Amino acid sequence: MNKEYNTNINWYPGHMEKAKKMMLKEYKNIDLVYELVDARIPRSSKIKNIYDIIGNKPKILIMTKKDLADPILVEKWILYYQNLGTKVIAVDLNNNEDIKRIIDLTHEMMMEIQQKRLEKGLKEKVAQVLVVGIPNVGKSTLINRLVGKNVVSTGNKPGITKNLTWLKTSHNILLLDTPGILWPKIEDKEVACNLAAFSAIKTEILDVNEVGCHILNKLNRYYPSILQARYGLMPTNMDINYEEWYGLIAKNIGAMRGNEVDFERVSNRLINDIKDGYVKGVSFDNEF
Ligand SMILES: Nc1nc2c(ncn2[C@@H]2O[C@H](COP(=O)(O)OP(=O)(O)OP(=O)(O)O)[C@@H](O)[C@H]2O)c(=O)[nH]1
Ligand SMILES: [Mg+2]
Repeated sequence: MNKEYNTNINWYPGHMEKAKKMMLKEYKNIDLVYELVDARIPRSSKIKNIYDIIGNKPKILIMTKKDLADPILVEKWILYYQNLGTKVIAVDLNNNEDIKRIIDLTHEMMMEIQQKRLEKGLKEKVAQVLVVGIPNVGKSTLINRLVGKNVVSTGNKPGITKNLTWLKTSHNILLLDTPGILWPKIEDKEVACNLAAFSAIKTEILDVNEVGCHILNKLNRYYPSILQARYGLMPTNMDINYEEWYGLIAKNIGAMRGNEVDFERVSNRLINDIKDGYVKGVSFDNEF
């Protein structure tokens, strides 16, 4: 099994470049930006060079999927971003209270613009909000929740949204749904594996077994009780013997081909366990 990490993953689907260009065309219409990151990887899932797209527009950093993340680390990351002067909110998009918090914060952020308009004798305007983030972070889900019905497609895999669409809500907010975007070269192997572990990039881009080993390594280091409870593996302070661990998991889940371990099947199981919420309460951006 190849346990070496790829570095300098050079890839950039054409549609992401196209999406970026389309967003720039809308720039003049934008009052506010919702920049979405996954609460389980609040650093790795942040679009690099986001300022090329959003310039100096006011912004709310929305950490989604907080229900699946490690609550202690979520709090730490909120403080981290607040200390940088960023407006930040962590949410479970399935929670109505959290949706209300987003609406309230949006109106608070719009106050200055609205005040200036009133002073000029103009009436309040609809807040025009750009929703931007990496693939599968919850952009379209957030829009459906704010609109109050399913107006755009969602799905638990990257690349669902293909076009830019403006959607109306009843909260005096207009939202621009956009396709998930990444950056051309993912140089950091840790970031690439984090993105793949949380299904933000298709695993075909990396070796699926690298991603599987990465998950085991993170669980061993930061969530040993999950490693033990879910996979029956004994956490270790020594170097992990991945082949042995894969063998044990393979036997448990029936991923043996005769005497051979089906490494790929084990890796896919590890990724799907996260995707399906069997492994939760975890965050993989553990260092500040
Ligand atoms: N548990 C949980 N699941 C969420 C949350 N937000 C989004 N999801 C799920 O994450 C998956 C991806 O959501 P989408 O809204 O399609 O993501 P997207 O950012 O629009 O993705 P692309 O269009 O592919 O870029 C869906 O299965 C959602 O149900 C959340 O806060 N908690
Ligand atoms: Mg979408």
